[in-house]
Amino acid sequence: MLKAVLFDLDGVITDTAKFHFLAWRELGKELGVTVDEAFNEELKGVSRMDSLERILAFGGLADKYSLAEKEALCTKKNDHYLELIQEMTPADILPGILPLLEELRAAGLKTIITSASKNAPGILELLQVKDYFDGIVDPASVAAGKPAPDIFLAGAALADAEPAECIGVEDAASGVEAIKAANITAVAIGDAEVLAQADRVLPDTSALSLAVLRDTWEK
Ligand code: B16
Ligand code: MG
Repeated sequence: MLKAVLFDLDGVITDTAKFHFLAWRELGKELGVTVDEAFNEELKGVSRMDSLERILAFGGLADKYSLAEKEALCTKKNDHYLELIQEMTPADILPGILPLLEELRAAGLKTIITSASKNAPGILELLQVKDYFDGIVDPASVAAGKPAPDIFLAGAALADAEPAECIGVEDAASGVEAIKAANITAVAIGDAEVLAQADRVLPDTSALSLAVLRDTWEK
């Protein structure tokens, strides 16, 4: 039986992906590294420090900074990101998400946030959707970030469900890889080529419904 839906946040519940992109692009400029939209795809779903490491490696700067300096760069990026997201309101919830959350609640399915973002609780508050979720996995509590399966396995455990009783919803290739590595059914939102590993790819969140999730899970 399908018991739980494990939701990525950025790019699924709301489009914070564009704010992450703007903040990394700005930091990249200061470091002399060009972060364009194509490269940004590789940062989606990836933790803050791992994203910085990828940017530095891309710019040939992998060994240039100490850990303390890298932490300061991450803080700088996050401060800018927090400034950008402050204006978010419930109007920024992506299409189809609220009706889906209502459907899931009515059907008695568990809903868990499995986001790599340490800002997830604050963003759910801004969007006023926190009460729709039964739990939020703390990304700092898992050993390895996406594409490792840890956060989705922790999400299933938090829902008191087996991986086979869950479905995961993601917008990032690293996230889909993590869901599949956890032996969980994956529904992806976005480009079918980038997200080819998913069990089903939908062009955007408005196509999400309990019926689509069940249909994908049953196949
Ligand atoms: P933070 P998700 C991920 O969230 C973002 O996709 C990724 O771009 C970001 O670097 C990561 O969260 C960490 O976010 O800096 O807010 O802790 O897609 O897993 O919901
Ligand atoms: Mg995402």
